[in-house]
This record gives sequence, C-alpha cells and structure tokens, in this order.
Amino acid sequence: MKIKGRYITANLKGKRTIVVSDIHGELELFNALLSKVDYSEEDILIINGDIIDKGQNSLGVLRKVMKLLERDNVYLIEGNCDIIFEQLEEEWLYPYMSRIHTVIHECLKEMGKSINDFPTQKDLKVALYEKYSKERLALLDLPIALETEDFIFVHAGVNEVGNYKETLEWDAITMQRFAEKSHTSEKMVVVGHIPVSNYHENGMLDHRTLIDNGKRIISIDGGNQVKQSGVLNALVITYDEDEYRIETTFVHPFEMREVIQDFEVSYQEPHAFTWPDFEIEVFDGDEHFKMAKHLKTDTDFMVKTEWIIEREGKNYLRDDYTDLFIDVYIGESVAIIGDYKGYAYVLKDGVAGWVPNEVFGM
Ligand SMILES: [Mn+2]
Repeated sequence: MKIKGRYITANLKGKRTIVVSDIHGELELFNALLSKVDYSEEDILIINGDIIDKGQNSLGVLRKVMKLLERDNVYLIEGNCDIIFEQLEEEWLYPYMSRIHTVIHECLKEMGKSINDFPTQKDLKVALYEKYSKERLALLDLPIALETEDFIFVHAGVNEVGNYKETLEWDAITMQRFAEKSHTSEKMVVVGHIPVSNYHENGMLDHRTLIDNGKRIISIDGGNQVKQSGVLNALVITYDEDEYRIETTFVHPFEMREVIQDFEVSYQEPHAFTWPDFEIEVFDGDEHFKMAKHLKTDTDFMVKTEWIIEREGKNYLRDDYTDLFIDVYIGESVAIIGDYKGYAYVLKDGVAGWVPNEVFGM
C-alpha cells in the first residue's frame, strides 16, 4: 500500500497551525506544550505520529488525543509506534516489550493482569480487543500523510519518486534519516521520527527543530523519551500577507536552576556522539573527565567519567554524549538534566552540555 490510498488534505491559510510529533506517552509535556503555544479550538492541530509508547502514560495521551480529535481542526497522522494494537501477534512483540514500555503494559496494568495470564499472544489480543476496542479503533487506519497548500506532513518521510504519494506506507512511517535524503515535491515536508540531535555534525546535542529550506524538509523530533536530554518541539505556522511564518518552541521535563556565577569558555571544539557508535578507548584524565578516542570517527575528546561503561574489556559511552561546555551568566536559569561529580549536565536553549557546579554556588 502507498500513501495515495491513505492521505488527507487540509487548508492552513487563514488559521494558526500547531504541529507536534513523537509525544511518546508524555501527557504532562504534551499539555505543557499546548499551553506554551496557547493552543485554542480555533487553531489547527497536527499531531505527526508516535503519540504512544516509551513514555509512562500512553493511555493518557491516547485518550487526550481521542478527545481532541472530536474537533474538526485536529489531525492525527500515523507513526510506527501507533500501530502496536495491530502487531499483537508479531514474534518480536514480547522481546520488544521487555525493553520498551508500551501502551500494552499500561492496558495490562489497568486490567490487573500480566502477560503470563495469557497462554498465547492470540489470547492477549482477544482480551485487549474486547476491553480496549475504542482505543484500538482510534489508532486504526490513520492517515499516513496530510497535504496542505504548501506542506506535506508525514511521520518519517517520503521517497524520492515522481509523486510523493507513490511512497510505500511502511517507508512513510519508518524510513531512517529522511533529513539527509531528498524529495521531489515543491512542498515543505514536515517529519518527526528521527531525533534531530542525530543529524548535527557540529559537536552539539541540539534538540531544536531543524528547518532545511534548501531540501524543503523540517524535522521536529526533539528526542523526547529517546534521548536523555530530549525535548518536545512544536511548530507554529501562521499565514499573513501571502507569507508563512514558521516559529518554533519546545518544552522539556527538567528542573530549572539559577546561575550565580558566570562561566565562559573562550574557545572549544566540541564533539557529540550518538547511538549506536559508542565504542571508545580511554587514556588518562582526572576524576572528572578522561581523554578518550571515539573509535568510529577516530576522534579524541573528553569524556565525563560517569559516561564510561566497560563490557568484556572494552569501553563504551553509556548514552549519547557531548563534551560541549555551556556558557552561562549570572541571573539566568538553565535546565538540569543531571548532577554529576563536580559538574552538572544542563540544557540551555535546547542544547546539552556541561557547567561546573560552582556556577550554582555548589
Ligand atoms: Mn517514530
């Protein structure tokens, strides 16, 4: 099946449009984002896939979205995580569920059951289809793409084919790294699915919306629930005087902390490494940072000691990593991703990095 069998259209001109994607069961962040953009019934709301799984409240998000979908101006596009009710008999399901928190875990919990109460996956499916038919139907046969006057909204991407509607459904919801590919449509293609921080080559873990006017691709997955420092992004599209204005904003789940001492790095060449290229070789260093070589890119960098894990005699980064130090100034507040020995891992303007504890008077 191709997009052409499952796409819808809408007109954005004359309205304000809010676009979000990859909410991944994070009801509080979703609510925070809607209030940050001052979302109202007058606005068009486009939810560009992956509303459930990974986060802790998929049922909460799903039920909220079901309520929102009663409005004419709200659109939900299918993401690869949203079809799990149709995959209950897949062989990979239980191994997947042992690694990733899913909406199925939440259904089981609500029912007071565990997987072991069902002799076969088919039995589980029958039970879920009976108790959760409304939720399942809300996610069944969602549109794969929404096309407007000048935009195409799709979860993962479109193929570089004569007409984007020839894109296979499966590609549209699962393709990798679309922002590095091209497409042939005149329209701007807006996607989620791949955290934008995976695309940066400037040594930054930057989670903010990536707008590529040359390629006509906007990527908005801020890595919420996938990246430790991830955020939930929104696009706000308005149309005034024959022109679109595209604004971006985001929310994050971290606590803010006030800076009471300036910290500025005069010169640095930062590095960032993202999954799956985590193997490193550690040389010397101190209790805070070690010097290491990133094997895949043959790059020397500084790694916070807590980020180093050892497996079978080899060293790895335990997660995405950046060695960027962030400039901070008295009176501003930054988001605390985590406190580590001597340093805090912080998020400022959507970019992750390190500051010494002294900036907080600690
Ligand atoms: Mn996805």
